[in-house]
Amino acid sequence: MKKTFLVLLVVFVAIAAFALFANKSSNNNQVDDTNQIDDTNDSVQLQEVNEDNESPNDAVNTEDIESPQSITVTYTDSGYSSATVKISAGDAITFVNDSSNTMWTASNLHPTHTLYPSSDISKCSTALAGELFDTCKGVAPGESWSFTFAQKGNWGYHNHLQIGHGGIIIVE
Ligand SMILES: [Cu+2]
Repeated sequence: MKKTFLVLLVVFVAIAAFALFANKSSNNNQVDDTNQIDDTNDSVQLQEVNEDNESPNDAVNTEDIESPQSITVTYTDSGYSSATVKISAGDAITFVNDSSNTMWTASNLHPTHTLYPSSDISKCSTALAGELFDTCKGVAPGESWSFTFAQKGNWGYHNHLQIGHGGIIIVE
């Protein structure tokens, strides 16, 4: 009887010892889990910081990327339409000659065409001709001419061959 009790006691102690050990290693696992959670939080915070850093750049890029527009102004026998156009710096205007006459679109003021920066009818015969707000020649009916406005301002223009026809390109 005493022997049976001893065996039971040994078994009980063994179970208790095993349970204690199992609990201890379980605690170790929990500690490990906590570390893993901390690691996860760190990486999430890093990602958030990176996103925060990118956000202002995205906003700046959006303004920079705002793609240049190409706006058409149609010239008919009654003049330019729309005669006054508001655009952003870097946008291009294509002047389409839908009239029955030759169109020579150029910066004001007639006859020197010097209102738009660097423009000057006297430069039409030079290598700078392509950079002037000045077709520097007659554009036949059915043809067109494009100019990109880099300079901000209100740029009056006219048809050099029909000075009563003109308008304003507002570059903002
Ligand atoms: Cu003129």
